Amino acid sequence: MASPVDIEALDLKALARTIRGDVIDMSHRAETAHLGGSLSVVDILVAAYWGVLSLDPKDPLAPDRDLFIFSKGHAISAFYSTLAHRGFFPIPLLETFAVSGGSLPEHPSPSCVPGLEFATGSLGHGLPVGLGMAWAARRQGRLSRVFVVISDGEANEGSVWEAALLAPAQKLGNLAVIVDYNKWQATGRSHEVMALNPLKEKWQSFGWNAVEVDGHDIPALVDALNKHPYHSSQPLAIVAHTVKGKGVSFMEDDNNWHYRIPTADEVRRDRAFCPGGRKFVELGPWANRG
Ligand SMILES: Cc1ncc(C[n+]2csc(CCOP(=O)(O)OP(=O)(O)O)c2C)c(N)n1
Repeated sequence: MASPVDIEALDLKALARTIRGDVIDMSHRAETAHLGGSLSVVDILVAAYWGVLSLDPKDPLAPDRDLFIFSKGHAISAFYSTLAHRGFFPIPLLETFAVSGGSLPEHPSPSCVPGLEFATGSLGHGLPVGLGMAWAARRQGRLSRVFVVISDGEANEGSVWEAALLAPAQKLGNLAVIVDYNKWQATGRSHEVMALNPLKEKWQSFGWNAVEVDGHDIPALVDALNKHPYHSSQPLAIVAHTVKGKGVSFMEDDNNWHYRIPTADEVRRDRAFCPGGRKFVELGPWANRG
């Protein structure tokens, strides 16, 4: 099974900027929402896909591969872009995001593209399903580790906490959850909707190896994910502190961007913050959008 790539040789920050650019383009072109939560999760995805996961884009169904579930499926543009840049499918396919009849739906279906393990979008299912995959891997003697990214709003779901109780009981050290803790959900501040804090201590008290990390510090994320003993009996919970809308000054920590779609002018303004980076291309509406 292919190991993570040599991250020393790559400019992962530049890669994250490229993915954020894709996310903004995709939202603008396809007129889709959920921009803020897509931008907050990018560095987590880059850390996992370039620094941690053992997988081979040319053999996406290898039995011993690591499994990754992107449970906050509404933020899928970031995940599609990650898979494309990691080599699972051609990057130009991103231009067909949310096109009627296309292979990149606004919420992903299983196997819609290589590398996508599970349909997500209905929040609260990724962790229980990931737990089942980790349990099956242990029982079958496979080396696969399972990584699940959830959002903080997703932690409102009871199913998350059922899985949180079960994983340590079954000694699933091969399971990791990463919480994209951007402190917002659709309608307000997460801690005002549900008493999430102290979040790390909650996972700890359920029996997880819980750590807090700056969710935009890619080397710190790689380090936290790589130093966990996956052969052990304790699952890993990473509380990744992030900023909703990260990377675009006028979107950062502004929850209007949960639903707002960027205008052409706003896409241009984003480009202004990336000198020498992405170019703005005038985009027409999709010809075959349903
Ligand atoms: C079970 C379920 N209920 C409601 C929704 C609708 N919904 C989409 S995103 C969202 C919340 C977004 O907040 P959060 O989960 O924290 O995501 P982020 O801020 O990271 O975008 C909700 C309630 C859903 N997708 N699934």
